[in-house]
Amino acid sequence: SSEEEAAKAAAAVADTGAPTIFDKIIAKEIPSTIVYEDEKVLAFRDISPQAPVHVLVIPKLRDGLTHLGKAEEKHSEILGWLLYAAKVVAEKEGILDGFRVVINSGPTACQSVYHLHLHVLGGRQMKWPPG
Ligand code: IU
Repeated sequence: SSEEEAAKAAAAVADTGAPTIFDKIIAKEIPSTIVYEDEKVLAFRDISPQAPVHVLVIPKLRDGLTHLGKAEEKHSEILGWLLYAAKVVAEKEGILDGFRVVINSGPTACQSVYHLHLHVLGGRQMKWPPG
């Protein structure tokens, strides 16, 4: 369909592998409110929060992971580390009783920044299905 063609075209444009704003956040050239950091990942508050708690967890080294659709077996360790970091963030933020982890992968899923990131959302009643 023409919608599918448009999504494919948008994906080709978006997923160029060019540096993103997250590189500047990692380098601390752009300020962010950091919630958690270790040698492999950085977690900071989303600039446009969609819930009382909205934190992004990202790998410091993108290593080709512009989006989850680019994951290879070699990425399994960092992928697991990111998911565990999401739990640590939820614990620090006091939302372990209920939180959501979202990865938008690709234009059809409304991904806007092409550096893999997990959204950790909570602090309110979540709805299902997501939009
Ligand atoms: P998405 O899954 O690619 O759509 O999520 C990107 C998120 O990055 C989105 O929620 C933005 O509000 C957020 N963000 C940010 O926190 N700081 C920025 O400078 C930019 C985007 I650009």
